[in-house]
Amino acid sequence: MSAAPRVVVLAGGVGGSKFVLGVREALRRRGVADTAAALTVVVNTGDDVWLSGVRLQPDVDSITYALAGVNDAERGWGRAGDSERVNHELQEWGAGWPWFTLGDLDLGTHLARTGWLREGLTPAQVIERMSHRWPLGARLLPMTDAEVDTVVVLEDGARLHFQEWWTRHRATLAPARFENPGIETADPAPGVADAIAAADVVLLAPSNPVVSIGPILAVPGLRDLVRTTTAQVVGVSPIIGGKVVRGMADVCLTAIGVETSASAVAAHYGARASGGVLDAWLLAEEDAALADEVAGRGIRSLVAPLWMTDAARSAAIAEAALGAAGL
Ligand code: FO1
Repeated sequence: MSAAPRVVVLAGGVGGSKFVLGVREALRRRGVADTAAALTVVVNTGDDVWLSGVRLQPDVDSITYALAGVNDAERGWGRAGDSERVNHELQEWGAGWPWFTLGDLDLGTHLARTGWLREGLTPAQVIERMSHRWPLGARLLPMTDAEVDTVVVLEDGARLHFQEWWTRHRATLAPARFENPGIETADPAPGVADAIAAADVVLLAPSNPVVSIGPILAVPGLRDLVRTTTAQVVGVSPIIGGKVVRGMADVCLTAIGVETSASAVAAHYGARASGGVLDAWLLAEEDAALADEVAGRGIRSLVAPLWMTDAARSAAIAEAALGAAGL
């Protein structure tokens, strides 16, 4: 068997989790025994929030829970079979956000994390410590150790934490822009630069290009790491048949002036040859007609079934992405 490919995935929440599961499965099918040594996931932390005194890292937790097989797959966030007793108490106290549910098991995660942060561990060290509970088969790194929670700025100038805009208002308030205060002075978390530099392939998961992949690439230095790695950089379209698969990414794309199309998102990431990050782009079969347009932008385009409806399909997508990198 040839050496395991070193894979780095840039990922956000739900789309990221499903894709990362697929990559782990594809590596297993290739006979890679130690997938944790082969697969590094650089996770968006722009969704993070302080709530009722605890630190939430929704994308880190979604990916951790999914890799551990303890996630609530139907709801898309939190733990399977969770209860809400503490959340009920918090509501009675008028604490937290009435529109935001903290499950009891999930709260255990936030309490553990917050305790370790208070003891002086960095977010990356906390994630490393948390990775020992379950055999995840992947190494998770936050994009940065800095707190750079995404703020949504509305057209009237009002500013909302991303989670309030997303879960309370379901992205119905038109955003003027997204900001990550403090990101200008943030650094990639320890391990991120080395992983990208040593990678055989860097994959952009089919996550929200604006509020998931966007903050990752906005960490100073990170975009350049992706641009200059010797690895092939392959993105997977989060748009299928001109529509977002799940969530409200179309609202986010509109806010930054990008059309909700697989070709426009590829153009938004850009070809490495012209200052962007992509070598290749996986398009859904439904968008096959856009292949020439993407290729015309200097990005190799490949067409594949992109619905991640089960682990086997996610693995096939991951395999296609590895294949696109010549691996
Ligand atoms: N999403 C919701 O729509 N409603 C919730 O009450 C909610 C609670 C929640 C608690 C912990 C957590 O890690 C995630 C949670 N999410 C909830 C999901 C989250 O707000 C977003 O879907 C992601 O941040 C977007 O990737």
